[in-house]
Amino acid sequence: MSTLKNVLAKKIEEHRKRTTKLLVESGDVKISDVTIAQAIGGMRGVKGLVTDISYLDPFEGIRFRGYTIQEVMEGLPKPEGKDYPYVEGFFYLLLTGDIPTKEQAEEVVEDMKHRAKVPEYVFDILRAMPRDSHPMVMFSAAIVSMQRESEFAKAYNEGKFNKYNSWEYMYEDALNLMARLPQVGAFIYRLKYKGDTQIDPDPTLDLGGNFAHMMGLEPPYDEVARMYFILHSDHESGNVSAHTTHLVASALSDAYYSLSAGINGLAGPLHGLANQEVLAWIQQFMEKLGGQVPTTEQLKKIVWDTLNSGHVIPGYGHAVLRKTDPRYTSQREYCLKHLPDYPLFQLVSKLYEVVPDILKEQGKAKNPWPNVDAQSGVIQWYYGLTEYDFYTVLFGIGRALGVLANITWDRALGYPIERPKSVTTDMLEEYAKQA
Ligand code: AMX
Repeated sequence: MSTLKNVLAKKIEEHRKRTTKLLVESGDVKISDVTIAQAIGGMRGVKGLVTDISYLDPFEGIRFRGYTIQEVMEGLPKPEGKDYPYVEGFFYLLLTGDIPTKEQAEEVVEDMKHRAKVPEYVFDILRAMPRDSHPMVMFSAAIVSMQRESEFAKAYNEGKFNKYNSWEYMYEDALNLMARLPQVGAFIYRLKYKGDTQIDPDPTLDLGGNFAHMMGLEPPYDEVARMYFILHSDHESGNVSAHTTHLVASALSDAYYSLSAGINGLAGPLHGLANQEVLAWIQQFMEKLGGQVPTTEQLKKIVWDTLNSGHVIPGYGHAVLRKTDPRYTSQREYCLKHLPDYPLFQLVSKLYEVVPDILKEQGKAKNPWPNVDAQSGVIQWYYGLTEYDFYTVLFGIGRALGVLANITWDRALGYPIERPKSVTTDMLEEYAKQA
């Protein structure tokens, strides 16, 4: 058994006792009430999910297994001569809660290399799809097409499966999938935008390095890939992609079905698609201005015009966060170090100066500050990845790390099928009368 699986098995055994104790001794303790506004309004603030992979404080932002972004970037082992950590070592952290040693991280790197072969039929399926299919459609279809590889589904069908060992099959699927997603993503990119000129994986490289290589992007894009996948990995379990993956997995659907469903949710303009929308919006108004970088006054007018025409400002606002997203800040720091004079970065920085005050003045958005998506496209564009409808696939590869860790733990702790109760509008009106 690998070190990761061994450590994880021990953690699971310890954790099961905590969950059982809570259920047996304190199962009736209330942690949340639900108002009519919350029932109608997307369950905002209703505490009804459990995850230990990450926690999102409204003011501090995300912590992965208790570690801030900065602590993760500084504390995790890195490939020789690189500034950003191994994605594989970060996956070890998400799964176990422990920062791995360099040897432990590199063991996962090797393990994932052995799992990385994408079945040929996936490429056939992708090539058979219309070339103008959205890359997220291709990505989701590729993932679900690999369902026949599922160890979890196989074990279930063969009756090998029980409440205690089912996590091991989910774990195998999670690692296999995670190892293959970079090549699936890069294949879609080169199929759609580079005339189907594919670049074979390089077995000497780690996940981030190999992704950059298969995309055909030179270093330091490998660093961008590592940073990007880690930053986008997890944001608690109530966001659409994480919650969908968890919900589908709760029916004992395997990781392929579950992740594909989560990816479909990520493809929504209010969720992961926002990073493509930021760039599309910027390009649109730059075109109108004949390529001129707008002045602050012009920018204010553009933001107001966007709002007055009934659109949201992409990359701003958040359902939980109430300050600038530290994932935005982390990417901004990268830009300040590597591309401070890049006009697109300066424009995005100018938006940061203008948008929050306007959103505050408009008074609708509960959070006027930028989220992760406001900054992501700039870095991609700078390194030559200008096909912005591909950006959500990058988000999806990163997001897979978090949701696959989550569903492995879901099985380890035996979480049941998810099934909240509905009420009718008549019933709400009755509750309102009685209040
Ligand atoms: N621009 C304009 N209006 C906004 C806004 C924005 N960026 N963010 C929120 N609002 C509006 C909402 O549309 C809503 O208006 P309504 O009452 O007329 O329906 C009102 O403010 C209250 O919304 P909220 O409670 O502040 O936000 P929410 O929890 O309902 O939605 C989110 C959160 C992210 C969907 C929303 O802020 C938004 O649409 N932002 C722009 C899209 C975006 O950047 N999405 C990426 C989020 C991060 C991610 O998942 N990748």
